[in-house]
Amino acid sequence: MNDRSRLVSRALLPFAVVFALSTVGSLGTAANAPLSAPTIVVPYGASEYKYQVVSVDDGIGFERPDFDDSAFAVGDAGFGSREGYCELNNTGDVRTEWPVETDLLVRKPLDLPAGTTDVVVYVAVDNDVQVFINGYDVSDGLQFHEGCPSLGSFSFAVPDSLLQVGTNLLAVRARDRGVLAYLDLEVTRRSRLRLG
Ligand SMILES: [Ca+2]
Repeated sequence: MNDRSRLVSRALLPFAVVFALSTVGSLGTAANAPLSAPTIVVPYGASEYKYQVVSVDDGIGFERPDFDDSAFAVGDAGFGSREGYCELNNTGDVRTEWPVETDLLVRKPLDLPAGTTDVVVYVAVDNDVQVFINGYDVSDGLQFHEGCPSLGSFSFAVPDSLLQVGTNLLAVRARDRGVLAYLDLEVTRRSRLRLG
């Protein structure tokens, strides 16, 4: 490749990427801007959640951004039973004990840059889960789950209208109904690509 063709390729590359993304990934956004591939905001096994173990249905209001969580402990995901017949219930994946037959409340700030869109919360849980962003329920109530947890068995799309630039709040209620317990979370985002 000579210098001139290299220069042309480099100049055309952004347009090729934009064309490919807008062809494959059109989501009908208002700006109709092309989107990046998803990037991970919070990985599975993330550290430093604020959390509290409560009785079933206790902790009303914990999902609100202005809730005072100074009484919550700090713990690392996953949460649950360290032993059991399920693949994720082991001493490596479970870094914080969560007793069975209780509710687990977790809170974690998400820092989102300008242009963020299409945030998705992925969940591995035993048993049930309800997910909030900035105080709003994005899971349509408590979602029920039976059997062993698996990564991504639930995914909840977050409406862009709930997001703000800077600090956002992920809040999750997980409920165990016996035998083994587990919770871990992953959050991804896309961004609108700017031309020029
Ligand atoms: Ca269970």
